[in-house]
Amino acid sequence: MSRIEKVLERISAAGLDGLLLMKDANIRYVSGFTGSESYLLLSAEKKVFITDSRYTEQAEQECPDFEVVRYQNPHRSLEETIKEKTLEMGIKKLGFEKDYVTYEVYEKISQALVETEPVPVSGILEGVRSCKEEKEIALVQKAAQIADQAFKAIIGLIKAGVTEQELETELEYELKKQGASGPSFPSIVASGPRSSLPHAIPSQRVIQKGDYVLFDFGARFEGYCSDMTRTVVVGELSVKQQEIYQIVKKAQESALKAVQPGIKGKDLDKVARMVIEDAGYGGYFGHGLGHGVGLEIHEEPSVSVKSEKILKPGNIITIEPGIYLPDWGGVRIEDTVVVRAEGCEILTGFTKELLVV
Ligand SMILES: [Mn+2]
Repeated sequence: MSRIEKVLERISAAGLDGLLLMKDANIRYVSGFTGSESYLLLSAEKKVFITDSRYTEQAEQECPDFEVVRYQNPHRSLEETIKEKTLEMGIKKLGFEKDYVTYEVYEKISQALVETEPVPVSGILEGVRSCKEEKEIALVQKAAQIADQAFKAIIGLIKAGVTEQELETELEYELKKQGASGPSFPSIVASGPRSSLPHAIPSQRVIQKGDYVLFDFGARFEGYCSDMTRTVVVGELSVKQQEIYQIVKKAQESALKAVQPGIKGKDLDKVARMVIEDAGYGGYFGHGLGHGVGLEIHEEPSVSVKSEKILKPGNIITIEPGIYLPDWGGVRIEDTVVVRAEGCEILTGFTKELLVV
């Protein structure tokens, strides 16, 4: 079944006869369009791409299966164009992405529609996107390889005297040099006591001997993201650093072994969480175990304490437990993996042995 057929099946299962998409990743998935700020109108009969002058030519080139319609404020506004097209397509119940559309846009569109009822929906595209095709897996694999190469290239630069920001700059330069269109999200480089901040923004802090340095980053390749975290120690390793690292590593490896179709996100989360709890650090692993990765860095399925999502072959997820001790430091180890019929395939290649650099 093609992507569009899967989406149309879900549209009709939701009792709708049309769907309006606004989220870039969803639009790219269905149409191949690599730009932004555009709109897709889908029904069983017709596929319409709505955009403005900035993207009209690009849309015509990238989306040959769509009727490309250009709107231009104020003469032919976006909402007028949507109204005109929904009437032409005979759409009575039009789904829109309730967790993405702003209230302002919703108001404009719902006021413009005449014979069409806007219906808030969630997860139609995200559900289809969560099971990857082999060609998508290959793109995430490539992104993961680029990230591995970039990290290898900067390992020698991690030493006392350099700042987090300098390492961030070198890392992102290497990502692009190795073929990424860019980082898949703003890279995290957190050293010393700052490594206990799970989402630290790289700072001017100068790295010192005996620091943990945590790197959380990924590459974007042809739209697809990778995500990995490695924590290294600079110069001299303490007993406690070794202990914390090995607990996180054990938690991460236990969870990797437990990945298989049929397991719920929350049960997989629990596998890693139990290792950390049993070691006495249960209070220091505050975030979920992982998340889906694809055209977006965070997507379905989520792998967290609450997640009822059942893993399926073709899901790409991260496995990233951590322990964060305030004012002391933290460790996270993260791989991007594919759920396969028989378990999991790890896309991240870089070693997880504790490196003292
Ligand atoms: Mn992640």
